[in-house]
Amino acid sequence: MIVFYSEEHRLQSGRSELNDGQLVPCYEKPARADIVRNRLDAIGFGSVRAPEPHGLTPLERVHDVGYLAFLQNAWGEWVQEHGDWDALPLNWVAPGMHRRVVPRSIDGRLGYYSFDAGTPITAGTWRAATSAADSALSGADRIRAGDRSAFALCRPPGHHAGKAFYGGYCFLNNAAIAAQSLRDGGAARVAVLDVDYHHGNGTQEILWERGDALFVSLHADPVDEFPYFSGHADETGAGAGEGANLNLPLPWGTDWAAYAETLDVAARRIRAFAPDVLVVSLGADTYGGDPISRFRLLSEDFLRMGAAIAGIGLPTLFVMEGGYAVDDLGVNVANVLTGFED
Ligand code: SP5
Ligand code: ZN
Repeated sequence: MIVFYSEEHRLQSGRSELNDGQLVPCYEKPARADIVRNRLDAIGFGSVRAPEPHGLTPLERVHDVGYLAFLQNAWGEWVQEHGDWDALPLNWVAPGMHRRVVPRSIDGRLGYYSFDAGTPITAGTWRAATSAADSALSGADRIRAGDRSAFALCRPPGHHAGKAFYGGYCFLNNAAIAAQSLRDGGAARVAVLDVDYHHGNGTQEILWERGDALFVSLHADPVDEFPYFSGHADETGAGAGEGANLNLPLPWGTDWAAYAETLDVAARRIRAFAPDVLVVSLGADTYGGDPISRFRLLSEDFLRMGAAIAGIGLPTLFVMEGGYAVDDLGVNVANVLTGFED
C-alpha cells in the first residue's frame, strides 16, 4: 500500500489548548506523525511518498471560499493585532445572538469560524493543513488509478472541520476532500467510515444532504464526550441524504468485543449502500492508553479492525485522524494497515 506523507505537517505545532480548565501542551503535535512514519519504516510497510500539490480547487469543492480565505490569512492578521503567539478564539455565538454579519476583527472571525478552544492557528497552520489535504488527494488519485488501498498520513487531522468551521484539531476535512475528489473522478457513490473515538461532526455536516455519500461513524456517545453537540443515533441526514448518515455512539469503557459487533453493523450498512469506494477516517484514539479518550481497545485489536475493514471488500483509502498515545500510536496505526492487507 502506498503511503502519502508530507514533512510540512511539522508546520502545525501549537503551544497549547484549553483542557480541564487549563492551557496544556497540544495533544495534536508533530511527534504523532513521526511515530507513525517511523513504525511504517521499521516494518518496511509500503512505500512512503510526498504528496502532489493539488491547489485550491479540490478544497473549494468541500469548503466555503470565505472560510478558506480566512484560514489562509488568519495568522497574518492575528500577528499584526496581537503579536507572535498562537491564535485561539475567545467566544462563540449562542442561541438568541446573531451571525449574519461576519465580524471585521480577527478575534471576531476566529469565533465565527470555529467551535472550540483546542485548535490553535499558528504561522504554519495553512501550509500544514493543505499538505495534509494533498496527502488525502494523492491517496484518492492512487485509488482512482486502480490501487486496492492507500494510506494518507495526514496531520493535522480533518474530520471535525466542516464546510466553514474548524475545531477539534482540524482545519480542512481531508477525508471529505478525498471523497469528493473520488466522486469527481467518476465514483458514483462513496462511503466514509469514521473509526476515530470522537464523532466526525465535520464530515457529517459536509455530507448531510448528500445521497451519493454515506457517512458511518463509531464514536464515544456525545452525551458524555466531545464534540457533545453532534453524533447522536437519530441524526440520519436530510433531503437527498436522508438515511445516508449512520451514527453508532458507544459508551465510555467500550472494549473490542462491543466495538467489533458495532463495526459489523457499520460494515453491513456500507455493503448495502454499494459504494464504489471506501474512505476510512482512521483515528487510533479508541486505544485504552489514549490520554484524552475512554475506550479500551488493545494494540492487537487494531489488527482485527483492519481485517474487518478489509472484509467490506472495497477499494479503501485510509486517512489519518486522531490518536494521542504517542508511544503506541505507530504500532496501533500500522496494525490497522497490516490487518487490512493480511
Ligand atoms: C481529531 C481528534 O481526535 N480530535 C479530538 C479533539 C478533542 N478535543 C477535546 C479534548 C478534550 C479532552 N479532555 C479530556 C481530558 C482528560 N483529563
Ligand atoms: Zn478523535
